[in-house]
Amino acid sequence: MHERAYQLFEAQQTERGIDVQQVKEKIKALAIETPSWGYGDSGTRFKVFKKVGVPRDPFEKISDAAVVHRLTGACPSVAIHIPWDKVDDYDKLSKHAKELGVRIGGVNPNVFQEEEYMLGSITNADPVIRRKATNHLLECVDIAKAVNSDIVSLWIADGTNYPGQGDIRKRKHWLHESFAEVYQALPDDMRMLIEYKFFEPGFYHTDLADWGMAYNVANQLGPKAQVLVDTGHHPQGTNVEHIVAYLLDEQKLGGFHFNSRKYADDDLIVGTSNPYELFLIFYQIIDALQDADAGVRQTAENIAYMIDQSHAIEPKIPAMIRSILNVQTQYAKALLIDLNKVRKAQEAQDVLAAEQAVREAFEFDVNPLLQTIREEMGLPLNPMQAYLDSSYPEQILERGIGGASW
Ligand code: LRH
Ligand code: MN
Ligand code: MN
Repeated sequence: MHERAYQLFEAQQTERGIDVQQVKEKIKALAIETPSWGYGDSGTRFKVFKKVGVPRDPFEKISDAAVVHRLTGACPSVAIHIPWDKVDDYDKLSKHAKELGVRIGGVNPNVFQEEEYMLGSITNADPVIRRKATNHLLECVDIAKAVNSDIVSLWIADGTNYPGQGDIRKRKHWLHESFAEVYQALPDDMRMLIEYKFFEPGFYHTDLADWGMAYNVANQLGPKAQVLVDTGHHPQGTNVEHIVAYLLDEQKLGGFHFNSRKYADDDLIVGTSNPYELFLIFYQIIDALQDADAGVRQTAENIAYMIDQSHAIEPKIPAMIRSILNVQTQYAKALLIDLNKVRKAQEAQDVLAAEQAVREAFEFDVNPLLQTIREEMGLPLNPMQAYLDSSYPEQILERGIGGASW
């Protein structure tokens, strides 16, 4: 059935002037990193629901991530979060990953879970606490070196709850000072990605509240510092794809944390509430890949795509597979946009034709395409079903309840 559907799809797209072979190659090359913390128990501030079969340590988290990669062929690396994934021997963790066909990707320092950080980490008014927090960031650069990763991904939970609680300008200076120290410690081939979030856990002000602040500090630091866009970290109604286009043009877009959100930083399965947003984000990226400026093209080529989800109620591994498939689907659809047609409509200032040229790509069924690609890559046609039919869901039950959680 899917073969016939694919033949029809290919004929239809070829007629539209789309190079299907090139589309296939691009989809095969899309790598999406999954987060170690997305495999552990997680929840909301109201409750963490404990599940049977959840990984008990970083090694088991990587084993689960490797299963997702084996079935989807799309997630060759796993992000780690320190100290959630602290181990004595990072070489051993790396080797474990390698043996299972994956590698360790972004290293995420965690400066939000220790008592001292209640009133801030690198922006704390107490210099001793600031030192401790910066040392942890530097330790993460070392861990990244040890696991052969080229990304340190920084999200700082600092903020205040009440007007007057903190000196906003001083805190800005402390943040810049700390990041400058981290920047100095980066090897030539390592990037630091700066993630922003407009609220939570600080509810009055957040020290790195939006892309503009992240961009400003990244710009002051230099080319190895870039911005990370977590799709769940914006106020309602924000045009995320506009931010993406702007940062691409400034050559400052470093990576994504993909998740789906409805009201806040909900960390839900990617592409469930807002698949069109994901599609439009990819439209901006694919368009930038054809930019006249080589720097912009290079920025678009080097984006680190990562999932950042930690759902409360879903089984972890199938939820991650769902996210990966959803990202692939929207990427595939975006690759079907006839960019020449869009540009012609823009030149003619034909508003409706331009909107139609973008949207018509979203409306195609790309399942036959994705299934054909999987077949060519020796992957299961339906990775979700293949997981459910495998022995892995039963195998992990022996881990029992009470695995790793944040
Ligand atoms: C903060 C965040 C950040 C953290 C992760 C656990 O909301 O998105 O990326 O490191 O969640
Ligand atoms: Mn994030
Ligand atoms: Mn988040």
